[in-house]
Amino acid sequence: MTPPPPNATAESTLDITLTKTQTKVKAAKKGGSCGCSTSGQPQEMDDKLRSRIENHPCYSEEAHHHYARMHVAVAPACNIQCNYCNRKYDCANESRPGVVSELLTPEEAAHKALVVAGKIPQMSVLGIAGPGDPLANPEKTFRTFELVAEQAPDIKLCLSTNGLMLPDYVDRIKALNIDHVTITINMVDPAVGEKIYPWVHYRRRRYRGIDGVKILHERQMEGLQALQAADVLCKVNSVLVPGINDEHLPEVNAAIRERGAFLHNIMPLISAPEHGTYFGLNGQPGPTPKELKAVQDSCSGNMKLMRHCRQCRADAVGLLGEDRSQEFTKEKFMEMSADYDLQTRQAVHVGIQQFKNKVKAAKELASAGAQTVETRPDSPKVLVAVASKGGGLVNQHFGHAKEFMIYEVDAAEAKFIGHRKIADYCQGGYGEEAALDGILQTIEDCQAILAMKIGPCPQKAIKAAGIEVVEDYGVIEAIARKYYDQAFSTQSATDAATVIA
Ligand code: CLF
Ligand code: SF4
Repeated sequence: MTPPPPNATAESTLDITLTKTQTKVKAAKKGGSCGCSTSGQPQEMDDKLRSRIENHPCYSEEAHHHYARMHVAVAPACNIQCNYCNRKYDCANESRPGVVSELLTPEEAAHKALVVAGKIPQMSVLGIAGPGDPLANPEKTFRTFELVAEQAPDIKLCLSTNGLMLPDYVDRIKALNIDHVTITINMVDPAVGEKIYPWVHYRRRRYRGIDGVKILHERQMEGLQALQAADVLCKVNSVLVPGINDEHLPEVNAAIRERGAFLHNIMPLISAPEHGTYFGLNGQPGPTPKELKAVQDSCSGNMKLMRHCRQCRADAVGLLGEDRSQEFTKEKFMEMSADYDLQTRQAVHVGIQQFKNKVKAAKELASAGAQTVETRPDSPKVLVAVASKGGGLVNQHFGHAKEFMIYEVDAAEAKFIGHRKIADYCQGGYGEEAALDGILQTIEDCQAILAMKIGPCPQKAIKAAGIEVVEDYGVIEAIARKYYDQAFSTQSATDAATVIA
């Protein structure tokens, strides 16, 4: 029997009712829908490239609804200092500051990977992203990858680095079939970098100030080009530090695009005094969601942009945004058997692919329906907040949401633009007024909330705040489009795709 896909309860009951718009889909189909990132798709993606990213939750926005990743924390040392990092915690290049992961040996890490691969078969990627820099710990990092590749050949291997030692290891990366590498590049101008990196430790010497930054910059560019030459997919992370590199990031974007980066992930600086970082202690603020979006927008259109990053822990396990690391602490996973089974995993992945096809069909119907609706000439772009627990569906009660997915909707499309964390409204079964105020502030620029259910009390407050309430269940883009067409069409409701449970 084919095991169910993730979120089996919701997804296995999903049915897609095809309406009369179905016939219009064929005409409206444009082809080349790659399922990758949400913005900036200047080039068509070929099938080979698509197959390299389609089950990687970071490299494909669509995949992050369905596939999980796990990190193993095997790399404690680091060779540079970033002003947003306190080395008591995980590497802040890919992690939320203030998080400490349990350090593992390569053997423990491989065992953990096999345990998780058995328990969470939709886990498709093993990443090493800390707690220090993986390439400042090359033996531990590569030994872990070797052990996993030998025993679990279907798991994609992924590596995240500050790039300082990358040129030395591209051959080894290629030989081990590590197909996805992230470099954190915050600047291409050392004068900007000087405000971010106080020192760099390179070939047994510590370089302070601009001398160190120049080395880091040169090595990052060299590493990026070497990855391109070796045909390894490279994502670049950039930490947006307002007042320091916000205006500079379009330049970074152009430089990495020129050198073959596949995806650009502009992440917000998270800085608080309690994290004990230089920026945190000196009052350097992070960007607001609006500031982050403005910089992301200024870079989109040039290359694919990642907007669904969740700044994971170095021992993260689960879907992005879902933290199952506590189910797999060292104490627990060392007692568990490694019940990795390739056939079971493959069957689960076939189920996920079938479900993704259904979602894709529903999106195409919605998009075709949109083309039949005449919207007012002044139809604006609006933001909507979506309560979702995965699968690409509106499938969560408002009261259970810990975050909203934000979509930008206009007459042409519904486009994912980011996540916003919120306080849990239902605490112990009771709605919290204070939490509701915070939630409304977080989404004050949104036109509507799309959720499976919203209780009468919060509904009243939401509507009083000028935000519309849409209760529905189904594919996010289809519901967002339906809402938009109803709100802004010159006629009444569209007959676009209907998705029912
Ligand atoms: Fe991990 Fe990074 Fe690989 Fe993804 S995370 S090593 S590319 S498998 Fe992903 Fe997490 Fe963002 Fe990183 S959401 S922090 S981008
Ligand atoms: Fe910290 Fe990572 Fe920067 Fe090293 S590379 S200083 S671990 S944020």
